[in-house]
Amino acid sequence: MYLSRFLSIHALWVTVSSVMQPYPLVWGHYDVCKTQIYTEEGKVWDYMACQPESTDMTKYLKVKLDPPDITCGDPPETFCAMGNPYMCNNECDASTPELAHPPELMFDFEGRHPSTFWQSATWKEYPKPLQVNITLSWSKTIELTDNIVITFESGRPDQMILEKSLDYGRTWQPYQYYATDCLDAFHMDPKSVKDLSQHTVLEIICTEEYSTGYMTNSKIIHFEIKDRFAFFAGPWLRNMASLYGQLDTTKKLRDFFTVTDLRIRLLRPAVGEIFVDELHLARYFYAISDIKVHGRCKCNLHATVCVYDNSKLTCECEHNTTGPDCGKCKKNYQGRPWSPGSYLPIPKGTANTCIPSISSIGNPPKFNRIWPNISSLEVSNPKQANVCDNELLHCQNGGTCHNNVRCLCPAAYTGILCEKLRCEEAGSCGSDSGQEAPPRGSPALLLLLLLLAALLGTAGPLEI
Ligand SMILES: [Ca+2]
Repeated sequence: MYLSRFLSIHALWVTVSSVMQPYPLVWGHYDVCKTQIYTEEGKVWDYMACQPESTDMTKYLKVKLDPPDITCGDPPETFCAMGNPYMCNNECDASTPELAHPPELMFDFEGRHPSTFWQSATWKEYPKPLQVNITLSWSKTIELTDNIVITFESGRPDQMILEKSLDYGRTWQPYQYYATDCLDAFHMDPKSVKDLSQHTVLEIICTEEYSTGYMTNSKIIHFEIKDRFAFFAGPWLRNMASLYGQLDTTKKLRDFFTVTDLRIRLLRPAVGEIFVDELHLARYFYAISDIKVHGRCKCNLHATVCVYDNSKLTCECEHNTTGPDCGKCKKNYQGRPWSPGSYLPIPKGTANTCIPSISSIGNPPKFNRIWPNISSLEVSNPKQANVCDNELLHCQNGGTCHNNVRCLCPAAYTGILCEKLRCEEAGSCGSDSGQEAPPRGSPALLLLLLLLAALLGTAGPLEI
């Protein structure tokens, strides 16, 4: 089925506004990638950093359970109500829609009571552990913008680990440990996110806040994204400029909120007492009615639209970038190394547009006309390719390299690398000028050197 959905515009404040005060407008929305403006030179594009709207990402995930046959109801079985171990006449039957509890019921739109939920088989094989991995995959890097919230219909597990992957499930890192007793379960001291600070925000903690013994009536487990944002943006997330500034400059922080997959590892079901009641093992199981994951496609601030097509999310890249995350420059736009957009300065950020490749601009004789045009392309990236340096791109005929951006030539010479006699350009070089023309490098060689320098200065992936 061809399904195309557009996740468009708006910024982080839209997502969090439901629980927050009205926000100052100086944040910048990052909802437009470019706009046409009028200058002395006529109509030109003005480029800005931009990102897709934050949205409910559960619409775009694939869920996988391990073991695959862990869902209850095949064969049908009865289970007890969690609050009453003697009321064991509830039935799970995978072949009867009204009695089935398949995984998709963790992500359905409910607004109904009782809740719809996924349920595991019961712990009938005790003392063998009852463990389930629930993997959520997007096949795309996404940036989390709000708390992950998991609602249990069974008791909240005694032991659970939330994990993340940044490489499509090849490797996993823990995000947070959850236990009734952290020391016993994971040899970790219990902590709350509120114990962290700006300096320890990336610490992986074990929390007892969401376990059976703690607020027994609550069904919910959080992974606290907003509390972590608040270390930078303040308790009401009012100072988003500060958060954006940190995200811009600290890759580790940005990566912390970025995932391709999440994995919920259920390690031990809620027991509710110290000992497992072996006579009533049908009391123990996992049941989850809802999982909330809010985020946006990671497009490196080069797109506002992320398309869901053929079960796949893809950024619609602007700024002459390409790739699923706009992570490289388009062919023929590699005039300087690729760079992500920047949130700064607030509110429009910096687009860090990819600019045309040297080889695609034209022939060397046109350089004098063309280089100024390149520099007028609103580029402010310090990683811009060198025009000259002390390694490969030497200024010739006694010229000196100024800040790697131009050669300061002796009076008689001109050209990008002072390779050309000024009189030659003026057409007045003659035998009576008393000046002998020095040997010159061919224009093709110069072009090659410039291209080579651009490549050597490249930090990001390039497509040649
Ligand atoms: Ca549900």
